[in-house]
Amino acid sequence: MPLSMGERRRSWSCPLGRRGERRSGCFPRRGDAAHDRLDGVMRRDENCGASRELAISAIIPAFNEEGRIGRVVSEAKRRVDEVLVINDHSSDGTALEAERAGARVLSNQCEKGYVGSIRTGFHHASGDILVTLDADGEHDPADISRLIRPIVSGKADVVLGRRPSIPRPSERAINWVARRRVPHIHDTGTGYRALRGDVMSRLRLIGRCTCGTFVLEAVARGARCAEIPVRIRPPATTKRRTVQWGHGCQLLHVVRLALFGAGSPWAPSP
Ligand SMILES: Nc1nc2c(ncn2[C@@H]2O[C@H](COP(=O)(O)OP(=O)(O)OP(=O)(O)O)[C@@H](O)[C@H]2O)c(=O)[nH]1
Ligand SMILES: [Mg+2]
Repeated sequence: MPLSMGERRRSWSCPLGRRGERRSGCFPRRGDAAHDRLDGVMRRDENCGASRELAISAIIPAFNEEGRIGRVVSEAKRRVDEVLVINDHSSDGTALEAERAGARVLSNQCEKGYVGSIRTGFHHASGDILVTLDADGEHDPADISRLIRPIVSGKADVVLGRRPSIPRPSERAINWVARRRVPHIHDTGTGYRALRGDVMSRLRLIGRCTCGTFVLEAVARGARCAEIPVRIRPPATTKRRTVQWGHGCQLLHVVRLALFGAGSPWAPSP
């Protein structure tokens, strides 16, 4: 009987007892999809020097993504241990489509917006590594194992998926300011990221959205941030690009975080 998420989680300190059980027959052969997942998630446990499997959770905030979310969920499911869709009062069939594709769907009782939904996802996810990606199909789940590799190899705590280009002028302005503080990160507004579960618990997710503030807060709280290039796919069905009016206010949050860091009394609050 494969170990449940909770059991894997509880084995964080010393999995030796369980590894034997797990090894028999549950490690896929090289070449099949699950192998890609496995390839990046074995890690030497400092406590007992044994390699053990890390659990990965995908968190997908969704608002009216019927016709797009099913494909994202089924592709993600092949690469992670748990897929959480945070549905925010979608008026279409987003929740049902995600459930049918195998996701655990959490429907917010009240509208929480993107940041609030990410927070809900962080709260309910049980993975050692958390991956956030969008529901509209722009982020390719095939990039997940590359995204988590720097974390598994202990080189980073947070990895951002760098898009080939930043679509909105407002996002580019925010990015320019944020990069004064984190010049090694080229795309501070991407929604495709991986982070260690224990880093997530230290983040308050300051700001109206996560553009700029996510990485600035993570760095301010001591996380080592890295980035890898990712592909951006056209959404499966056409989608109207919205003006992010909140970016004006977001810019203020980014300026204050860039100037004062997350700990100072001048720092913006969530
Ligand atoms: N739960 C929740 N998800 C949201 C909300 N607004 C957007 N999303 C989801 O957040 C992700 C990013 O939103 P998008 O509208 O794609 O934002 P974007 O990628 O910057 O914009 P586009 O370039 O137009 O795709 C998608 O998966 C949306 O479904 C919201 O209010 N609540
Ligand atoms: Mg999008």
